[in-house]
Amino acid sequence: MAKQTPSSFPSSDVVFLDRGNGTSVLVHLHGATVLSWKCQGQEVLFLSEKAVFDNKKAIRGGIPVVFPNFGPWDLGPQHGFARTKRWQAETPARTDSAGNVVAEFVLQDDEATRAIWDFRFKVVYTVQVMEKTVTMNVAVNNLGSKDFDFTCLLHTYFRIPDISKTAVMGLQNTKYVDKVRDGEEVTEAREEIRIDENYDRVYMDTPSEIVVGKVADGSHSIIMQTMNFPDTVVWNPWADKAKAMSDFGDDEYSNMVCVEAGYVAHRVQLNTGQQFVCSQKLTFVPATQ
Ligand code: TA6
Repeated sequence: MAKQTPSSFPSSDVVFLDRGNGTSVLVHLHGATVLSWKCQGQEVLFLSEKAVFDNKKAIRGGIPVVFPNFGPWDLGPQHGFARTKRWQAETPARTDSAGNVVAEFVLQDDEATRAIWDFRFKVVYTVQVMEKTVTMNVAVNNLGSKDFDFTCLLHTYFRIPDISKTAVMGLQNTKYVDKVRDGEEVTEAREEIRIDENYDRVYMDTPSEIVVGKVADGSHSIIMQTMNFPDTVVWNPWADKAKAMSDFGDDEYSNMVCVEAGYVAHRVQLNTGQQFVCSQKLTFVPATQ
C-alpha cells in the first residue's frame, strides 16, 4: 500500500493533523488533497501505489478537491484547477477544547486561474479530525464584481478490502446518469449497490446520509453525511480503465471505491459578494466482531 505517512513527503508539502490514539489526517498542499485518514490506526482512504507527487499532476487517491468544474471543461483541465494548485495552509493544525484537530487551507484566484476563468474568488477548506469522524467544509467566496457559477465535489477514494464484498447503501430510488452507458438516466432499484464492473454514475438529489461498507461481516463501514452536496458520484474504473491509467495499479480497482459528495448536476450561482458553503462528514464505524 502507498505510504500515507508524513515522513514520506517533504515537510513543506504536507500538514499533519494528529489527534492521537492512532487517529490522524495528512493533507498535501498540492490541491489541499487529503492523502490519509487513519482512524484508531486503520487507514480509511485509498492512495494509489503509483500516485505521482510532482506538484503538477492531480494526486491519484485520497480526497482531491474538484472546483470550479466537475468533469470535462472547455476552459481548462478536467475537474477544474483546484486539485492541481498549491493551496496555502491558512492556519497550522490546532487543537480545540474537545481535543479535535483542525486546519484551514485557502485557494485564491491568481494570474493563472484568471487566464482561464476570469473571476475573483477565495475558497476556504477546513478539515477537522474528531475521535471517529472527519469533516471537510468548503466555503466559496465571490470576491469580484462579476457573478459566476461553478460545480464542485470532494473526490473521495475509499480504501476497501475487496470490491466484491462492498456495497454503497442509501441511494435506492434515486436517479443517476450512467456515464458508462452514454449518459442514460436510470432509477436505482437497489438498497445495496454492489459494484462488479466499471461504474461511473452521477446520482442526483441524493439523501444527506450514505453508507459505504462491507456487506459481509468483519469489516468497517463509513457513514457519509453531507450538507449542500445534493449529488453523489460513484466510480470504480474496473480492470480495463485501471490498466489505462499510468498512476493507478492494474489490480488496485479491487481495493477502492470512489463515493463523491458533489454539487455537479446543476451549477451553483454565486453572485458578487456572496458565499456558498458545503460540507461532508465521514464517520468510521468499526467492524462488527
Ligand atoms: O468522479 C468520476 C470521474 O469523473 C470519472 O469519470 C473519472 O474520470 C474519474 O473522475 C477520475 O478522473 P481523473 O481526471 O482524476 O482521471
